Order: sequence, then C-alpha cells, then structure tokens
Amino acid sequence: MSPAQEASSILQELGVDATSGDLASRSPIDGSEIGKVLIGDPAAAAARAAKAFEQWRIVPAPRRGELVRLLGEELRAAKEPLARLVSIESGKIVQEGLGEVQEMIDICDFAVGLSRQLYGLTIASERPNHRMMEQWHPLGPVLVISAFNFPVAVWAWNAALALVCGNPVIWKPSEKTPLTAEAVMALAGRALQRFGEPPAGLVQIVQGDRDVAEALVDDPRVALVSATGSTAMGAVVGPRVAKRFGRVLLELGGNNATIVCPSADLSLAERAILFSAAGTAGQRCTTLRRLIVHESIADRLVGRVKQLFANVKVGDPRDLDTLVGPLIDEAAFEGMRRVLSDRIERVDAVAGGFYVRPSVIEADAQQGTVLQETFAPILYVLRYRDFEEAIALNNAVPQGLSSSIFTNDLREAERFLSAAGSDCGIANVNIGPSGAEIGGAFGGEKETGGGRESGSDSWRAYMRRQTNTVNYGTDLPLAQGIRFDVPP
Ligand code: UN1
Repeated sequence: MSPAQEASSILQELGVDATSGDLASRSPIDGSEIGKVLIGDPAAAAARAAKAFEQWRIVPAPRRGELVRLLGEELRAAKEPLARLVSIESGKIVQEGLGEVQEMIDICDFAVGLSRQLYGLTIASERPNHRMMEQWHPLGPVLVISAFNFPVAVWAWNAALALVCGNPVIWKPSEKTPLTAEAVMALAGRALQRFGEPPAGLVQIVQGDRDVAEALVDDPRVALVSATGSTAMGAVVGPRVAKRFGRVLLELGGNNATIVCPSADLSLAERAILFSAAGTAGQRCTTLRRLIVHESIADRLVGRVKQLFANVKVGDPRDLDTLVGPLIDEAAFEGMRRVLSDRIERVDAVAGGFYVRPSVIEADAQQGTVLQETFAPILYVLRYRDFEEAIALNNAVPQGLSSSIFTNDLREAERFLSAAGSDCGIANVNIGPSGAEIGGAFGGEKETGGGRESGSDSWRAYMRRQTNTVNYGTDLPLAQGIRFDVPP
C-alpha cells in the first residue's frame, strides 16, 4: 500500500478527518501528500485553556489521574495503527514507532501513580507553636511545542504530567507531523468523553507554523512553555517567555558522545553505536554523534562500525528488515550534504524520499561541524590517549544532553558519572546515549536548555510551589527573633 493510502485508512480507523485545511502533511517515505489539517487560532485556544484551568485546578488530583488512565487505555488499544502512522509521517521504522507509542503509555501509567503523590514537605519552624509546609498547586495552561522526530511521545510526556498537575494543555505540533497529532487528539477526545464532563478546552491542539507558535509563546495566559526542538528555536522561545516572566522547559539540541575504553565489551559497544548513531536516521536529540575511542582499539572498533553502517538496511521504514528510514525532507538531506559534500551516499530506496547511508567521519580535532548538531546520521570518530582527555572531549561542545561510556573498569565508569565527569543531563554506562526510559528525568545542560521532563520529580516544573506558615499559638513571635513590640 502507498503511504498515502495507508495513512488515509489509519486516519479513518482512528476517526480523524484530514482532508481539508491549509497545512499539508507529506510522508518522508515517498514525499507524497498524506493529508491536510486546519490552521488553529492561538488566541482562542489560550482563552479556552485559561477558562478550563479555573475548573480543572480544583478537581482532586487522583480524579485528574483517572483521565490520564483512560488516555493510557486508548493509547494501548490504538498502539499498532498509531505507530504505523508515526512511521508514515515521521519516517521512523515501525519498531521505533511502536516504541514511541509505548513511551506514551508508560508516561500515562507513571502519571496516574503520580496523581496520588504530588507531595510537599513539612518543615520545622523556628517559632513555637508554628508549623511550616509546602504545597504544590496547579500552574496554569501548558503549551507543548513538539518536533517531528518524536511527533507524539513528547506531547504525552508533557500532557500526562501537566494534566495530573491540574493544568490544561495546548499542543502546537511540528508542521511536519500534523496528522499523528490529530490522531492523538482523537484518542484524547475519547478518553475525555469517557471521563465525563471535563472542562471545555482542557486538551487542545493548535496547528500551524511559526507565527502560531509565537503567538502562543507570547500569550500571558500560557503559564509554561515546554518546547522541544533546535537550539536556534530555544534561543527565540526562551527570551520571549522570559520577557513576560513566564516559565519555560527547554529540550534543545544534543551533540552526544560515547567513550569506548580499552576494557570495553566491544560487541556490546558496536550494537549500541549502530542503534544510537544510525537509528531514527540520526534524527533523535539523543543520537550518538561523536565516538571517542581509545587509540588502542580504535582501528578494530571503527572498522566494525563502518562495516555495520555499510550493511544496514536503509529503506521503507515499514519493511520489517529496515533499520534506517528516510530523512524527514529535502532540507535535512541538504543539511547532511553541506557537511559531507560528495561523500554523502544517497540510497535509492523509494522514489521521492531522501534516503541516506549512515556515515562515519574520522575527525582530527573537535571543531567546525563536529561542534554542531546536524540532524542526520553522521558519526564523528575522535581518538584519545588518556582517560582525562576523553572526558574533556565529551564535555567540550556547546550542548549537554546525553553521553555514555563503555568500560569494564569501575574507576573509569564512576569517574565518568562523578561531578568531574560528564557534564550532560544524561550519562550512561555500557549502553548508548539514546533510548532513555520515561522513569528518569529527561533533558540536558548548556545549549540543550536545562529543562527536565518525563520521570523522577520533573512534575514540579508543571506546578507552583507555595510555602505556608501556620501559627496555632496565642503569641506572635517573629522569625529571626526580631522584636517589634507594639507600645503599651
Ligand atoms: C528526542 O529525540 O527528542 O532517549 C527525544 C531517547 C528517547 C527520547 C528522545 N526516549 O532517545
């Protein structure tokens, strides 16, 4: 079946009408148009969300969790068709599409439990007969700006937490993947209906381009802007939100490295390198872009990686044996060509799509394009002699998302994870830098933006903290022992 035919049958099955509107979606598989959606109205969405917030914030959190539980059920039931639609619209292989939907299900489960665990602290007061505590209250409407490469999971990481935390959600999906977003909204619509009488405007989508996103980013009714995308995008969004004293959660570019040490299990390392560098056609923010390998094993490992890259099946992401699908579009292909020039190897897989063979480049120094995130499967190799040099190389880039080390030497592993080790938000041992689970906080430092979403205590970003001091005595002692007596 052609991508367009298959997309249309999935959309029909999921109850989505994608036949009219000004925003067209194209499948990277063959470049064909697979549907159209309507451009949204940002101001109207913000107004509806602000209204919904007034009701949703007083719904008990465990009851809010019930909505997310229902959403998880809808996603479970639709996992297969949604994953295939993700594959058709974003170009990732179906296995990864399934993984992406599974991440949505996982975060829903996590958020349901969390809806009974939005704990604050009780704090010892220095004053007699006083009690201090901390409460976490809903924050307000949350805007989720998501990228094409995780067209549905990123919304779920944010929405599941935002909803249990008492916040309405507005989604501005990537203009490259509007249909998967509509499909998710249809599933969310079913969950809302089964939930019964949710506030109108609790879960909304606003399709459109940059203007639409900027209008929402600037809207004072939007309390938190959670934006995933390039560092260039974050550099625009961050200051705009700061200007109105809004809150941001930024998940921006990565330039992730793996250090491979002499003691490493190379058969593990080479498999991890293939998945992290070539998987998703190099279009994850956690993609492995720099291989920092000890000179004593470099020839062997690099030879093996080149062999794996030369043999990996590049093709239609719906074929079961394909491991590398197409790049998202021609602009992505041109971006890769700017780096590789005539060394780029285009693969003739499906006419109309931009298919490339993953590339390995031996870099003499960490400079130029090695410092940039080219959203394509290019793996730079850097050789190191002593371990400190490897850590320094890992850290000497502007981005700070993910990192990993392959070693069987406990000292090296612990040194890598220590305060003087990797400076990234994610640091792994004996696995690659990509493919994180939802249970941990996800995000990174430096130009990656500093935000954390998904697991651990990331939920706090979606709430406002209130400190309370209660006097249950008959005196009015002041903090710090200040005397301020009223004259008799
Ligand atoms: C992204 O590329 O935007 O860790 C996120 C991973 C995925 C998330 C990637 N769980 O690779």
